[in-house]
Amino acid sequence: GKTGGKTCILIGAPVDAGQKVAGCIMGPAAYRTAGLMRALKDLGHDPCDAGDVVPAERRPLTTTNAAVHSLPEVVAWTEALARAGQDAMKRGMPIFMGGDHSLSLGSVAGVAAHAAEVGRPLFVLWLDAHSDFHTPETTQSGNLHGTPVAYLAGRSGFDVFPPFPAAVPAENICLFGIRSVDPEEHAALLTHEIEINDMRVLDERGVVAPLREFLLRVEAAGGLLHVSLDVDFLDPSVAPAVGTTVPGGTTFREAHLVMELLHESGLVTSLDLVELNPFLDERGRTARLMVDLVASLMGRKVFDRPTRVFA
Ligand code: B3U
Ligand code: MN
Ligand code: MN
Repeated sequence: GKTGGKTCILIGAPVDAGQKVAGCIMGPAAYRTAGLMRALKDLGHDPCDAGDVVPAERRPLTTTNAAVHSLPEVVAWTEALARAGQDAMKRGMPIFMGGDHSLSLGSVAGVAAHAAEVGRPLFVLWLDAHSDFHTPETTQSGNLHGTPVAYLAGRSGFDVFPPFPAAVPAENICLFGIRSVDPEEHAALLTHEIEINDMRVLDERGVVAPLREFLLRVEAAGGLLHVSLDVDFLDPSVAPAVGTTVPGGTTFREAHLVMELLHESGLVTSLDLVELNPFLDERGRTARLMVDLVASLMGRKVFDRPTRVFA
C-alpha cells in the first residue's frame, strides 16, 4: 500500500567470521544487486542504504574453549553492529543485510539497548533450522553463528563479549522452523521457557496458529519485535545459497505466509537477513527469494483484500 510508508535503514553487515565457509561476505552486495532498495520503494516505503558497517578495532581475546573460531573478529563486529543498531532504531526500522548469523550478537544487542531506553519489552522471532543456543563454552564446531540466542537470552559464558544490555526474557523468544539442535543446546533449552516451534510442530499445526499465538502475546505486551531470518529456515531446494543446509525446511509458500502474517500484525520493528552465501547460489535465486520475502514482510500482496488472518 502507499500509506504507512516506513523509514527503513539498510545496514550492510558483511560478517563471515562466525563460521568457516567463505562467501557470506558477499551477502550485502547480493541484496543490493537483487534490488532490496527498489522493492521497498515500490511498496511506498522510504528506505536508505547506510552502507556497510566497519567492525570495531580487534583486541586479542581468548576463551577456555580452544575450538572457538575468530573470536576477536566476532567481538569487534558485535560492538560495531550494536552501536549501528541502537542508532538506527531511533530513526526507523533497521534491516541488517548479512553476513552470517553471528551478526545478530550485535544487531539484537543494539535493539535491546534501544528497547531498554524507551522502556518497552523486546520480543525475538528466530526463523531458523538451528536453535543457535550454544555459548562460546559449549560450541563444538567453534562457529559463533551458533550462539546469538544464548547471548540475547542472557546465558553465561559470554564474558569476553560486551555485556548484553537487557536480557530478553525466555518467554519473549520464539524459535520457529528448527530441525537441528545439538545435545548441549537441547539440554539448555529444557531449562528455559523459550517457545519452540520446531518443524514437528509446524508439520502438525501449520505456520498460522503458532505464529498468531506468539504475535498476540507481542501485541498484548506492547512489545518491540525483532525478526531474525536465517536463509536455512527455508528448505534448501528453494534456498540453496547457504553453508549449512538442513533438509526438511519450510516451503516457498509457508515462508511467504509467515512474512504476510508478520506484515498484517504491524509489529515488526527490526529485521536480520542472515547466512546468505551468494557464492553458493544458483543464478541469484536465493538472493531474489530473500528480497521477495522482505517485500512480503513489508506489505507486498498477491491481492489486496482486507486483513483476515491476523487480529
Ligand atoms: N549447531 C551447530 C550447527 C549450526 C548452527 N548454526 C548453523 N549451523 N548455521 C553449530 O555449529 O553450533
Ligand atoms: Mn542461524
Ligand atoms: Mn541456521
